[in-house]
Amino acid sequence: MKILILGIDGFVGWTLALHLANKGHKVSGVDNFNRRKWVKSMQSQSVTPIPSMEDRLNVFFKHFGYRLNFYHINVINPLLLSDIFKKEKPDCIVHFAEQPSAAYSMKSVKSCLETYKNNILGTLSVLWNVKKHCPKAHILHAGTMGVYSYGLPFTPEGDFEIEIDNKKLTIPYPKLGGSFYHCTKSCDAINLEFGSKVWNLKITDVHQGIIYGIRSEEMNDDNLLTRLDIDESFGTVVHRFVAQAVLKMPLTLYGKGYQKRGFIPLSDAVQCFTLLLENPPKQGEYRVVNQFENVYTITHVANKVIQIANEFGIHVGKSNIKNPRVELEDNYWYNPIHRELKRLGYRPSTTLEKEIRYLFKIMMKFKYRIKREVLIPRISWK
Ligand code: USQ
Repeated sequence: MKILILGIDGFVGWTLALHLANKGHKVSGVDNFNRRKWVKSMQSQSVTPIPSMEDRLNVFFKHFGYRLNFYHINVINPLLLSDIFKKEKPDCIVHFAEQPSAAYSMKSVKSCLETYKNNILGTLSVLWNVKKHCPKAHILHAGTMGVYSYGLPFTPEGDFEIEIDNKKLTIPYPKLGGSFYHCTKSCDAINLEFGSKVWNLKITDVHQGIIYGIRSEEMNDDNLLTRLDIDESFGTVVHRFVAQAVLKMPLTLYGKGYQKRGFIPLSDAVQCFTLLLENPPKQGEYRVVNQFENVYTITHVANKVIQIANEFGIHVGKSNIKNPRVELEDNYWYNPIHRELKRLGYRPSTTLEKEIRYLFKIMMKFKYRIKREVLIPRISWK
């Protein structure tokens, strides 16, 4: 298949590009390097050194035998995107070109507006261009499990059924984002569902849990590594805890630490995205999948990191600090449904322990790139 990845320079975008190329798909990509810029604005950097795109493309050529077509544009510009769609004629468009951080969207009015502009306009620009140039192409969009909020006792996979006056109705689950970032993904979901209905497009909206780890079959050369962020905006909790342990700092649990979230290792997330691309929905269908492997509390994750740190001779503790976010700290009933990916053949390939162990190896190797200051939260959601 011809697969165009929007946001190919990102954590998942790059990993997926390598995996799809390895499976024989023809990959092309778009990016405007916003992620590099945003992380820099947090006074941070990826723990893994990231080559320039030019160097990435050369290494890609060496490994996969063809030159990946790369376009340096912002997807919110519909005219520039139009030229690329006309030229590439993709079978699938993977839309990852969004601002991915809840904390960054809560940082300031500027970062919040930037998140809205980037995410909502970007998705609309993709929708209009698919309608115009390649209405048979499958759009795979990265949404978030956060659109369901984490505070309701029942979390379905997309719509759910209710019965009124003996009539069964299927209605969309209420969208209750946990941050302005999550609200943009809720708007995306509404726009994507509407676009698929009115223009008969096939769309998969992946309600994504927290992706962790940096291991994949294809990243067998340091020059092929994807980025690994640890700052309070772009680093997610597992990566931050391992980085803190490597620097022998207490792990920063926000509040009580009983927040539950759905988690999935990077290699499994890539396996799932590939399954979804290879098994598209029907024309006119808006398909929602919940993409995570397991639900853990933040305390469970911290305890695992501490236990594995011991194996490396590192002794650290944890510290329940004042929660900089506004969130439920003990959603013990959180148990979302995730059937669709298993039905398509997803089989977990690794464990939390294995991935944390590998993260330690990578973070210890590049320890000199971890800045202590970025591991302490400064953004207050209030
Ligand atoms: N947390 C800590 N200590 C830290 C960092 C985070 O206790 O040092 C806690 C947070 O308070 C939160 C949980 O860990 O309760 C997860 O935070 P996170 O920063 O790892 O992830 P989150 O903000 O939820 O966002 C991430 C991705 C986002 C994706 C989302 C899926 O950045 O792109 O959509 O996970 S989900 O969490 O299911 O909404």
